[in-house]
Amino acid sequence: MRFPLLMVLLCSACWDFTALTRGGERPDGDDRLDGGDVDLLCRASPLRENCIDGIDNDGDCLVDCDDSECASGELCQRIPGLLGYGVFTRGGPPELCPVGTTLHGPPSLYDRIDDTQQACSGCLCGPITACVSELRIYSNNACSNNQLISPALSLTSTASSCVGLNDSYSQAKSAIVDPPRAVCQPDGTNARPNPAWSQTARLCRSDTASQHCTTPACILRELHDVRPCLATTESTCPSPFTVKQVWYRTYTDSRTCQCTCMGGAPACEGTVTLVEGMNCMASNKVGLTYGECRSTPSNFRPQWVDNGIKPKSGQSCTPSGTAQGRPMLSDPVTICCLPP
Ligand SMILES: [Ca+2]
Ligand SMILES: [Ca+2]
Repeated sequence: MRFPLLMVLLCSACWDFTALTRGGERPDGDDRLDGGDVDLLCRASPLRENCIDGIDNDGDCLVDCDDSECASGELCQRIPGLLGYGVFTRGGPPELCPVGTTLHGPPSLYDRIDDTQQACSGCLCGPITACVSELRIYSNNACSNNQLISPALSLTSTASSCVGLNDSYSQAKSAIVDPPRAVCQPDGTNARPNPAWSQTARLCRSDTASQHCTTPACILRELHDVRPCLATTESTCPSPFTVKQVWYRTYTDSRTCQCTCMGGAPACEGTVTLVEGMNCMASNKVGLTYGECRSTPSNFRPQWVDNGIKPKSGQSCTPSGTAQGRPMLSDPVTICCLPP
């Protein structure tokens, strides 16, 4: 009869009652007690089980979601589509988490594309091939558009420098010629710009928190000292992570990029003159100033345009380009946060 009593005394000494009743983990990772242990050590209690504190509150040796009080509740249900959890951290480089935390969940979350940045890169211009302008002749002396003798005349440095005018232009009272602009062939490849994101974000989990949570209770327990959020592929948020927002993991980009080349007046030179007479060599002339309305003398009947516009040597065009269309956000992720 002495042997069983000795065993009970020895056993009492080896159990860590504090650890059991406070839900301390066993070395094998199973924080539940065996059925026999429960019979011996655990008791019914008027206390309720707190499902997220990691300890056995009611003394039945079952901790949190292992306790039948919690097991069927929302906090203990597996979160569908769970991608990660942590503190939702906005701004900065896409995957950068603060010291002491680790990226957990999708890297590179984006909220929207900054559509103010559509400038194409990589556009180039070939050499100047021509200079062009437009000459408009009017039947009043103030270059009033409703008195324009149509059509307006396109001038280009590649055409014959002396252009005949038909009789309709003999009514001319004034004329204006636009500052010439250089024409270059656009060139360049891969000119489409990368989309600019207006904001990046990520979930950063404390290095000391478990990375294996699958339930709200586990996330609340592991991130009890911060405002926890989670990422899911589902469109709905699990309770109590009810503050919802949608971010995106990537985009599709079918924009096209049209490069253009502009050459201002400095890239061109030469004069434009209206001439009355047998040909452009005639002496009855009215020289025009770029961009200024010039009235012609009375009785002046222009019959020719002496077009002296030509490219200036050593000049080049300025490339530019704007992407057409918009990249489309895709691969949405629902971010669910605990209310603040
Ligand atoms: Ca508990
Ligand atoms: Ca319990």
